[in-house]
Amino acid sequence: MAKEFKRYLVTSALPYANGPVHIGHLAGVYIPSDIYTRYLRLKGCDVISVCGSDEHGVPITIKARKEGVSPQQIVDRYHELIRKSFEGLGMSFDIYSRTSSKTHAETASAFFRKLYDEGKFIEKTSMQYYDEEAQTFLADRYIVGTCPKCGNDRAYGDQCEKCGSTLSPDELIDPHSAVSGSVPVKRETKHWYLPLDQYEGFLREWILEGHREWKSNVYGQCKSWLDGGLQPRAVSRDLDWGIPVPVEGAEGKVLYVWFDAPIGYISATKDLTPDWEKYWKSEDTKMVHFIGKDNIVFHCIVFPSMLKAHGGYILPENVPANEFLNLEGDKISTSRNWAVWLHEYLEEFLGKEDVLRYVLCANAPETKDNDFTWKDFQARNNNELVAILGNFVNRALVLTKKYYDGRVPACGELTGYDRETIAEVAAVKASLEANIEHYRFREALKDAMNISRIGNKYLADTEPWKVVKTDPERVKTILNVALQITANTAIAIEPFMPFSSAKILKMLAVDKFGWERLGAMDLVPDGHAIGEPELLFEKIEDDVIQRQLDKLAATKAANQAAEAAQHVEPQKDTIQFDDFQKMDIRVSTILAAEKVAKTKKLLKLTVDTGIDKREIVSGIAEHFTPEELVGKQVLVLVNLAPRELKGILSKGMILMAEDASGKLRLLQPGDTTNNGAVVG
Ligand code: B3M
Ligand code: ZN
Repeated sequence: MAKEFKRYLVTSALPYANGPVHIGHLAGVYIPSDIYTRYLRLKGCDVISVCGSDEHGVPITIKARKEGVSPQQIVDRYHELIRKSFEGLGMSFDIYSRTSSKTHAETASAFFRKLYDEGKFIEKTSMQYYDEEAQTFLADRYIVGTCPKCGNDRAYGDQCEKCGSTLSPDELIDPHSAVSGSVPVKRETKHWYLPLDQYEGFLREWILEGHREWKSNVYGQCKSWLDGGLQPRAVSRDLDWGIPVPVEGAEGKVLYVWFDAPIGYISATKDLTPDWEKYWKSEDTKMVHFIGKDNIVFHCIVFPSMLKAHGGYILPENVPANEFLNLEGDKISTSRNWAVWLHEYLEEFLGKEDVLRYVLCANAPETKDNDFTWKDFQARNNNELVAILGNFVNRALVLTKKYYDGRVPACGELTGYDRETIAEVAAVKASLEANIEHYRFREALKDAMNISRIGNKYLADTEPWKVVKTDPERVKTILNVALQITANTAIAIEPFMPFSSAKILKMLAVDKFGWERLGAMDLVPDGHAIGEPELLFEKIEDDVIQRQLDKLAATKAANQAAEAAQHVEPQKDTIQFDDFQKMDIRVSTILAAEKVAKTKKLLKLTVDTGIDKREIVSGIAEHFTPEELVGKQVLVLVNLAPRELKGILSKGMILMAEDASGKLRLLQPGDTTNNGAVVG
C-alpha cells in the first residue's frame, strides 16, 4: 500500500546564475516539475514548489572573470533574466529565490555549524593545486586537463562534460589553470569533509532497499556509486565567493557550492512561508526533487547524507531525474552557444509558450537522451496542436456560435455512440493521474491530448454540419457533448499547457475547474453564453523554422572557425641560415592566369619574375578565379626545380599561407615594388 501524504514539497534544481536557461534545462527539469505541481494544485493538494538561482561556486566566478565584471554583477544579471523567462513560460514556482539571500546565508551557515559542532566532519589538510601566477587555489572548474576516462582535453577538476564522469583534480592528465593557463603547483590547505563512507549503510537501505520504485536511470546510478564505495567529500573551498565557512581560522574559505545549494531549497521555503517546518520536518510531507541526470549524486547521495547528519529533516520520496536533451543531433552546450535559449524563444515566438512546453514534454528525455529538432517542433505544432486540439476546440465553439448564437444547447437523449464517447473521456482520468504520479509525463500528455482526439473523432463521426439540415434537435445534443468535452480538455491540459487551458476557459466563459471535475459532462450549463472563439494555435510556416535552422548553422560555422583558429601547426625542425639562403624568392607579377584543361585544381599562371617571364602551374583553382589573380604582385620561389604538370613545365612556386580553415591566401609585398626584388 503506497503511503498517503498530507502535503507535497516540490523542488527544481537551482540553475546557476551564470547564463540563461535553455531547452535542455526545461525538458529535463522545469517542465516536468511544473506539470507535477500544477496537477497537484488542481487536485487541491497542499503543495509548494520552490526554486531559485544558484549564485555561488566556480561557474559564477569563471564567468565574471571572463567578462571582467564582479560575480555579483553576473548573478544579478542572470538571476533576473532566468526569473523573468521562467515566468514567461508559465513556470508556477511559489517562490523563485536566490542563494545570495540573507536567509540562505544564515540557514547554510547554521547547517554547517551544527554538523561541525557535533563532530560530523573530518578536518583534513591536503595538497591541492595552486596557481602561483594568479595566487589562488584551483577548485573544481578552475583546473582543466585531459579526462582519464575518455581523453577529452577540456575536462574540469570536478567533472568531464564529455563522458559525464565525476572527477577529482588529481585524476586530470596534464592539469593546468583555467585562470592563467599556467601549470599549477601543489600547496597545503585545510578543508572539512563529510565522511560519505559512514553513510553507506544508511543510503543502501534507504535507496537500494527502500526505493526500488525510483526510475531505473536514477536507481542504477545510485547503485553504481554505492557499489563503487563512497569517499569523504570536501564541503569547503579556497575561494573568495560564497558563504564563509563559519568556523574560527577559516579565512579565505567558503562553503562548497554543492553544500550550500541544496540547502537553498530549505531557505527558499523559509522565505516563502513561516510555516516552512511543516514542509521540511514532517513525515507527512512528500518531497520530490526534479533534476537533470548530472545532479543525481548530489541529490540522492550527498544531500540526503547531509540531511541525515543534521537530523530532523525529511528525505526525498523520489528524484525523477531525466536524461539529456540534444539539439539537432548535437549535445547542447552553453560554451559553444549550441542551444535554444528560453529568453530568445519567448521573444521570437510570442504567444507560443505552450508550443514549447508541449514539444519539450512530448519529447522529454525521460528514459534516454533525446533530440530536439525544429522540424519536429513544427510538425508537432501543425499536426498535433493545430490539427487536433485547436481544430476540435474551434469547431465546437464556432458551430455553437453559428447555430445557437453562442448559447449552450440543451443535451437531449444520448445515443449509444454518445455514451461510448463520454465513457472514453471519463476513462482518461485514471490513466492520466497514474502517469503523472509516476512521473511518466510524456504518456500523461498523450492522455491529455486524447480528450481532444476523442472530441475530434466525435465531431467527424456525428457530422453536425450535415445533420443540422435534417435533424436540428440531434445537433443540440452533439454540440452539448462537444462543449463538455472542450471543457474537459481545458482541465486535462492545464498542467501541460496552462495558457491554452486558460484561453479555452475564457472562450467558454467559465471559471477554472478543479481536477475532480475531469470526466464530468455538466461543466458548461445549458443556455450559458460562451465567449468569442479564437484560434488556439497557429500553423508554423517553413520560413519561421528555416530562420531558426539558419541561426544554428551560423553558430556551427562560427564554432568551427573558432576551433580551427585554435589549431596551429607545430614548429618544424630547426634549419641553418644557409638552408634558408638556398631559396631564391622574388617579388613577381601575375600577368595571365587560366585553368588547365580537364583538371579541377590547376591554374596555369604566367608571371614576370623580374628575371624572366615564365609559366608556373599552381593547384589553387578551387581558391581563386583566374581574373582575381591577374595583376597581383606575389612572392615566387624561383629556383625550385622545374616540374612537368599536365604537359606544362612549371618553373617555380607561388607562396601562399593556408589559414586554419584550410583557405589559401596570397602572400604579397606590403607595398608594390619592382619585380625581381629579392626576399630574404
Ligand atoms: N546549480 C547545477 C546545475 O545547474 C546546480 C544545481 C543545484 S540544485 C541544488 O546543473
Ligand atoms: Zn571524459
